[in-house]
Amino acid sequence: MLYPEINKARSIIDLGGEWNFRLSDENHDNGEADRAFIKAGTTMAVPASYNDLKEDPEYRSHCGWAYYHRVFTIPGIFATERIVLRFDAVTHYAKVYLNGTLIAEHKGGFLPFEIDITDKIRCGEEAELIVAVDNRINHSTLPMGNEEGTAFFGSDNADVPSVAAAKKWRKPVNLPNFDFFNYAGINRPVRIYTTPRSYIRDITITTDIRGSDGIVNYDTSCIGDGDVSVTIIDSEGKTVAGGKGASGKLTINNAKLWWPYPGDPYLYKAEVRFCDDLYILEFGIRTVEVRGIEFLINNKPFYFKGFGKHEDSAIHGRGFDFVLDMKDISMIHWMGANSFRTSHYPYAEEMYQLCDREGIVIIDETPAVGIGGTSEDIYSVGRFRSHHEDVIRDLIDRDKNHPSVVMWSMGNEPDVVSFPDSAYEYWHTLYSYTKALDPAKRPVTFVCNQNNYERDRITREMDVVCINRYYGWYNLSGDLKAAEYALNMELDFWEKLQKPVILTEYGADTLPGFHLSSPEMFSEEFQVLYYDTLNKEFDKRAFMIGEHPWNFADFNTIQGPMRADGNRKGLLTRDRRPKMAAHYFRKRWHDIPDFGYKK
Ligand code: E8X
Repeated sequence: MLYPEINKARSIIDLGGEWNFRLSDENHDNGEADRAFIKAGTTMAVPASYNDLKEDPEYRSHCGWAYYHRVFTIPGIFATERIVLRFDAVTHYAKVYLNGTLIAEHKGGFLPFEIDITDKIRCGEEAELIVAVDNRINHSTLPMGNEEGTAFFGSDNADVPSVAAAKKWRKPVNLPNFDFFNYAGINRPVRIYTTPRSYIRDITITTDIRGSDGIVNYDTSCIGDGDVSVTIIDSEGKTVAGGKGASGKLTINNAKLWWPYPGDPYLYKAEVRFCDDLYILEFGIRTVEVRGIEFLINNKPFYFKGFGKHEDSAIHGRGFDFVLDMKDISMIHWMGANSFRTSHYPYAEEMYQLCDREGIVIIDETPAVGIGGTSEDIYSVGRFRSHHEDVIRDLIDRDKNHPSVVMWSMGNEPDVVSFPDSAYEYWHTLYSYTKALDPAKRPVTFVCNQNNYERDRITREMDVVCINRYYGWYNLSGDLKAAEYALNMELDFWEKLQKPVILTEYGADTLPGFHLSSPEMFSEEFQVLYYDTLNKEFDKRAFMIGEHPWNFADFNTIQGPMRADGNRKGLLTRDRRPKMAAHYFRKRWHDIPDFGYKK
């Protein structure tokens, strides 16, 4: 799906700003829009998560539908155009009503959907838009919610009569089986964009390198009768290649490649023309390949230095925040990092565009987090398979052209050990599905939690083994000598496989300003010692091709006995100030080359 752009053939109307808003009550619990009910509500910012924007605790704990309403008029001059209404992300389920008619439903809170409203609207006349949003999570949604009344943190199942009896006083709440706050609402921009009536529907670009030449394979999908032409322009505005036809192969002589920063993340532009339509797509020429124990970018072995991240900040919640994205990229450069994983859901497209331009490498993750948490086999009781396939398809469709994206992560920390046969069948077939969909055939993985790695048959089959490990924190808590031993014992296991391994999470909750002379958990000294102890061990192993501390910054999550003001494993505070460990990594990473580190 193409990102909306303004050029001489296309325009954009931004529907961000103030909308009318109301949380649903019992009479409005099925998503049916009721104009009078909503109008009697309050104001709300779009885009944003609604949870932290009002002081009534209902907003934070809400479980169910919420309604957004606004009126708008499309200028009469657009009457000859094709008109599309695009939502970049509505979390998690949306029903869209235009002038009282239901025009779309969409499941999944982190990917865009759009509706062609050309025949549903009159330019120059006022139109009314209502968006009903459901934030409920369960065994059919991704991320997954618990259905059994078990909380992610703490236990309500204790054999204590008074606790059991008190359950009837609990109001319905979301029970995330994951560790980030269930921020909801219209989290990303809402836009109307126009194209000519005959238009370019999609463009796919894959690239290759032949000697000093860059190969550009393009494929277009256009609606209407006409001819396609493609012109490739370099960063100085010079035409370097061109062709005609809906698809083709172009050669750029002496091509400049896309390299991660501090290399040159060089971008070309493909100007695609069809009838009166024009779309200008930026792309980079680079290759990605897993060979033996190496991860090659442009045929050179790359070392991943970076983070698991979140889209999370005070007040905005998970609402799109370009200013924050800008700051995060700057802090990534400051620490000498070169990559991150979009844990645990696809991020806003603007972040990928920034990474293309700023040379940051992305492991692109679906929202499949929390698959498990039941005593029964989740792969047979859950109802999420077809939705999982949908989000993988839509993720690849959205992000396939970004040079920054080098690998797909199908999900994070699913239970693959309790029910080995059904888990194997599930992930094995999903791997093939994902691989088949990507025109660039990027490596595919999923990220495994701390488990019995000997019984886990699936993680080892991924193109890159991605493991989250908490030796010294959740296990062997506070005992770094024992943690070092346990880590090495596990790494001996992985070494035999001769596959590349990335430590996609490891970390320790740390309170900024809490200092101890004798490092114990939660102190800044402990966080540094924890990382230094473990880093020294996998520095010795050639197959360890990356380290992603958890997390880039402190982030908000569900309240519970293990979380004081969120998850505090950030190297940065939630407002992006460095803890001691950020300075530690800054020094370490500036000394580690992006390429050829383990040679
Ligand atoms: C944590 C992280 C969590 O925030 C992330 O979303 C997934 C978790 C650790 C798994 N990985 O809790 O900080 C803990 C496994 C316990 C053995």
